[in-house]
Amino acid sequence: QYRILREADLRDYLAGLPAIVAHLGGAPADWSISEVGDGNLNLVFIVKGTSGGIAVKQALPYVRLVGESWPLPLSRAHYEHLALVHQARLAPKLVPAVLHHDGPLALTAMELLEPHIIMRKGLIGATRYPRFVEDISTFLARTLFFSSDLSLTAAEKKEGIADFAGNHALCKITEDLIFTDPYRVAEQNRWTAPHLDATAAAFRDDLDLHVAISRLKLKFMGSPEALIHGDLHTGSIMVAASETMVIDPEFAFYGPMGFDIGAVIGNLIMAYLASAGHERSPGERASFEAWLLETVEGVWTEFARKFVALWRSEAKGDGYPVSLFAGEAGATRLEAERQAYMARLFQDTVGFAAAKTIRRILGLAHNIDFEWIADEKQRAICEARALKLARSMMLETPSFTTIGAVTKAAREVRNW
Ligand code: SR1
Repeated sequence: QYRILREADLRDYLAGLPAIVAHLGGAPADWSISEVGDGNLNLVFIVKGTSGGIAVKQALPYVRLVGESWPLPLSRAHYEHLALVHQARLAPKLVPAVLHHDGPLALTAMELLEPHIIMRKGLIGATRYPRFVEDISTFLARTLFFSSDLSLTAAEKKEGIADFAGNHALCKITEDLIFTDPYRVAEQNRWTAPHLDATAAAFRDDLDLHVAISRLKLKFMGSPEALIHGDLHTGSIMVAASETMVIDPEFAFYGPMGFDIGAVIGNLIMAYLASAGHERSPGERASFEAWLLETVEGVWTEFARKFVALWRSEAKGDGYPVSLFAGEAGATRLEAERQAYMARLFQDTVGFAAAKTIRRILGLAHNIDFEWIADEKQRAICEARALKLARSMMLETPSFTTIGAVTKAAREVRNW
């Protein structure tokens, strides 16, 4: 029954859904419908009636960015829907409400987020989001903790892993585009040439880096720690002054927690290092960039605080059985173990943040933080700084023991 919907087809389809008709209001013929998708994979329609609006996302049977030569399973819409429902339960009001899902059409209708915009665009415009640290740290702490072995029984966890095991085509995109292609000759790689030609070649020849990225790849492939969003960059976050909403979890699967946290931190650091290439007054630039680094610090600090607090108060999972940590000595030892766990998670976060940065500069899918810097030489300067920082975060990960060490290194490379 799958068919790619055009605007007219969508109108007819939605007109047959009483709850959607009631939500939108007015006659279907009067609804405004426009396709606004600017992501790499899907169609996205905004539909507005007299009393409300919705966003409708339909998966295409291929990668939109590349075309029909790169087929992609429609089943990703199923996994995205599952993840949205799961996240809505664990992190209420931080993901859009699902109003309708149609498996065969690979289509999901969600509440329309207004006046939200894609966070990446807001950051390019030097807009600050005062709720962001609070909201994203809650989202990360709750979705990761409550899908982990610290919260679930072994059986529940394994059922969860099985529910998402079929989403391997989306994982394969990540495995190739993030963990492999930027470090080898790959047809689809691109970078700001000729300025970064030598750097791209050096990354392709750097065996230390190849070991480091391969260790991260192995962690991504073989560490089902929690149900992760899987693509948590600033293009997957919609923001308004008073609200933060995480969207597009079609890459969701049980993977390493640090991949999601690193995605947020890596993308904020890219926004920071791209800022030098965007039009701003000197005062605005300095204060916005300072806010970005405070935000990087806040994301990790608040995430870690909330995650550990959940572990102290809500640990019902089969990991760390309570019976093994009885008494005062057990409690003290378990608390030390929590800190050790967070230190390991921080190391993963640093490594994944670096991987997410390198892929956006040397791989297929770039981000507008850098792409919208019109002057290519200036763009290459910003990108080269980001690559330098990412390389050191990936190769010297153990030297980054605190989030302050990461922001200090970012500040130093900003003047390089
Ligand atoms: C071919 S898909 C390229 C990228 O778009 C998505 O947003 C993911 O980041 C993926 O790696």
